[in-house]
Amino acid sequence: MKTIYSPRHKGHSGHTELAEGVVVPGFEKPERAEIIRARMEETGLGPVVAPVSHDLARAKRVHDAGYVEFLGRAWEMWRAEGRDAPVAMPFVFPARGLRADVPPDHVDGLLGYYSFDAGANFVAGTWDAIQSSFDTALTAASLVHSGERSAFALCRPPGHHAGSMTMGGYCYINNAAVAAQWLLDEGANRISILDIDYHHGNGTQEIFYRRSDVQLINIHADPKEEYPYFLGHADEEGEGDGEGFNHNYPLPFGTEWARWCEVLEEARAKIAAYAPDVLVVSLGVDTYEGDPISKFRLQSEHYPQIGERIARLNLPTLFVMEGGYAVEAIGVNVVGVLSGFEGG
Ligand code: 6XA
Ligand code: ZN
Repeated sequence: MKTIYSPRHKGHSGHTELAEGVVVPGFEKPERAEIIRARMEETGLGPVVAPVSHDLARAKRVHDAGYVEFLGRAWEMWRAEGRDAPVAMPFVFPARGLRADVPPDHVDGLLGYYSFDAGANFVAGTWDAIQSSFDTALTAASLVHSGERSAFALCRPPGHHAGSMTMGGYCYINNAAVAAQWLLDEGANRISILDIDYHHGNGTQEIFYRRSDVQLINIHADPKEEYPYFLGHADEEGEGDGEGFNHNYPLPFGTEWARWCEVLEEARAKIAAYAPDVLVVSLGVDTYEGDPISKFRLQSEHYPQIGERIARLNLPTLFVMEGGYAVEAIGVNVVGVLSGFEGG
């Protein structure tokens, strides 16, 4: 299996985030991707190759054009205010009772207008990293499209929280959604997205909620007690044409392998019944027991079993990297899934 990777992700570094009332260094940091790449090379599972550049028009197939353009301008606008602060972050949002139909002109207003939380921040290299992550996803998608059984898009920053016009949760462009749409535009009829990150992929759900050509299955911590809190409940089944094509499996804190795996089996049955042309896996390993921001209890030995079970679906499969913050184990866990898939 080829891994698509670009060193350009490294420019997105040095940013901070708000956690438990304190500004702390971002958990979503460059080491994550570097450790995964090193592990991939070490295990010899397949070559690591550079992405090919793609037209941002492909991102605008699932995102608002003004939103994508703002992502490209945010840092310059921040600097144009004469600020020295090394991190641009939003602090005001068009929540209930406020107008979300008039984009402000000022960068502080725009950052909030295009965000659902304060978790997607900009430093000097962020936009370049976002573009390289987008290119990575589409390069991997084209490998699967041209007949490879699988590919791994080592995306950073991740994407599954990014909605059609909102960033948040470390995500800007929704790499998995962009890849799914690209595959449809290139001739696929149906795509399944299986999101196994610990957090609900609210952005992906919002993007495809009214569509039947993308089936979305999310296995995640219950939003009643975990981020992103405002989407991911079991009764969200899709709307209009999308009715019945969205499946959420919220699970409690402390969920262990036995229960998680039962749910994976339900998800596999749903995917098999839908019979997609391609399976896109939003691959997060923050389900790991040692993850610093998550509360499930999967162990390293379980990740190869996940890959093996996914492989049994016998579908062309595109893995897209999402979350996972236990850097000491992230390489073993991610490559565990991929090698389980290869062996399965
Ligand atoms: C905010 C938590 C952001 C979660 C990011 C993530 N404190 N998403 O891993 O999958
Ligand atoms: Zn996550």
